[in-house]
Amino acid sequence: VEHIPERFNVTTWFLDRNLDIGRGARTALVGESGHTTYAELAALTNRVGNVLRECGVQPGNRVLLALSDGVEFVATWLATLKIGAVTAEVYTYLPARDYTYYLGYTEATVVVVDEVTLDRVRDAMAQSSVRPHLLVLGDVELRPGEHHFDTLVSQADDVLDATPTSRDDMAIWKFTTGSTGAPKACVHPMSSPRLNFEWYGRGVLGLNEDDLVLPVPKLFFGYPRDLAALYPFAVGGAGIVFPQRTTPDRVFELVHRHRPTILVNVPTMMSAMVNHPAAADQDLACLRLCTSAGEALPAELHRRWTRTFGVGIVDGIGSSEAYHIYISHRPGRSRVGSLGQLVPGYRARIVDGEGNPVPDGQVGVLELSGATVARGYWGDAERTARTFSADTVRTGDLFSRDREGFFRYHGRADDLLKVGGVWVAPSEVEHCLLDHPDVVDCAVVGRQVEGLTSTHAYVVLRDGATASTALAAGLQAFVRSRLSPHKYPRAVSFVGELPRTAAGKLDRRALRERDTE
Ligand code: 3SK
Repeated sequence: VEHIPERFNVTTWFLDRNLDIGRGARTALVGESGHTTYAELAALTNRVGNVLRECGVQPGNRVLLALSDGVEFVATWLATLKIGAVTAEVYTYLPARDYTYYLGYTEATVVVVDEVTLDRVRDAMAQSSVRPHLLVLGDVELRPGEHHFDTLVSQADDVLDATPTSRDDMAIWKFTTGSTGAPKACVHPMSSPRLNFEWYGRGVLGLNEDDLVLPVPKLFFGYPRDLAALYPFAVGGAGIVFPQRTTPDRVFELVHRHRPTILVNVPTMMSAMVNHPAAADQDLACLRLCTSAGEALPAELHRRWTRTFGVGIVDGIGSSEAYHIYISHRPGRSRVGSLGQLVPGYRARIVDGEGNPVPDGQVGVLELSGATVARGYWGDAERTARTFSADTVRTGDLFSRDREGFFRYHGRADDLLKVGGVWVAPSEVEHCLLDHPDVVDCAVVGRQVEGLTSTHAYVVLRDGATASTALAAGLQAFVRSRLSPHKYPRAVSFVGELPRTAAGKLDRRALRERDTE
């Protein structure tokens, strides 16, 4: 952190600095309506910042974005930081009761919505005691007290003095759900994106001015947002933004239209892309790399992706608590089945139940340290004390590390199941099932049968494979033949798809609830 000046603002450094060094005419964003230059994005950001100030937003206040991806999303996010306020963004397809929760939790001064989210946010506001200003994007009829985003922004000045923020000021809230309980915000200061950009964005990915980044998940998720709509700006690169849901067809179409150099991906979409009937016809040669994060990438999927598309994967793991990715492969040097090595800048310990380091090769819980580790969970001192101490986060993730410093992921410590007195890691069984030629997706969860824990595999079959009791028995036998026999799933159900969170991660809680219904 010492390398960052005490006076530091994310927006002036990542965005405005480009204008001082002659990059104003370069493209910052590629969107629905064409290219937006750095100068245009900076001017729009300034206008939005002035509107937010007029709405009474003060340093430290929260601005809640319930907004589809687009240039306005990026400008609002950067404007919030430029005036020293705090960004908080949420998925756009939540039910109204979830927005009620976020309104109360953030106590937002301003909420920015669009046609997609407006009705549900209105319903949420009717149930909430929080009374934010509502800025509405798009051509919709407003109710009293609501404001048209475009009207206010077009009338606002395009010059804005940044609030003189410090590198330690609270700036970014990243929501995390955890395995139980309501979502909580990991609180990050101004310095976190700058440091992670240096360590991971520049250090590992080698982001440069020729990069054009296409995000698969939507920008409310910090992993794609920083990689497509923040880190490239530090080097004069650009990102692609689009409001629609991401499908394999859309990814292929955007790659062909814009020829990006980096695809920011998640394993579910990688699986959908390799299983697409036209996968073999796609020319993805413009991509210099494809990142994978969000959840573990099965080894077989990694191999199939590389065989099908010939694009190298840079697999990694990050978290909202750590700010972004902290263990990763290096481009061109991936080792299938491992998650790569520590991103320089971070420190890691793998510990046993007593907190003592385990020897290389043994599984323990990862404790990660570094200057981007969050200050804690907003409003949850108890969970903060359990999870953080100084610059260290107890991740709750099981890892082993080999002598060369390559980490292997073994699932969440709280997902471990004791079946018949022996520990079973669901992720190990899932990765084994995914090696079966008929399985394209699967999840293993614990279920209580007559008071005892048993394992239940939910399996999605490839097109053309038929669900049957014989295939279920075949899958159980397949696991028994490859892993210790006690690890085989005691029940197998075939499903059309698995429940996933908005960030594309497997929703184990939903599956567990399904099992107890
Ligand atoms: O996987 C995650 O949860 C994550 C969160 C923030 C930034 C990056 C990642 C991968």
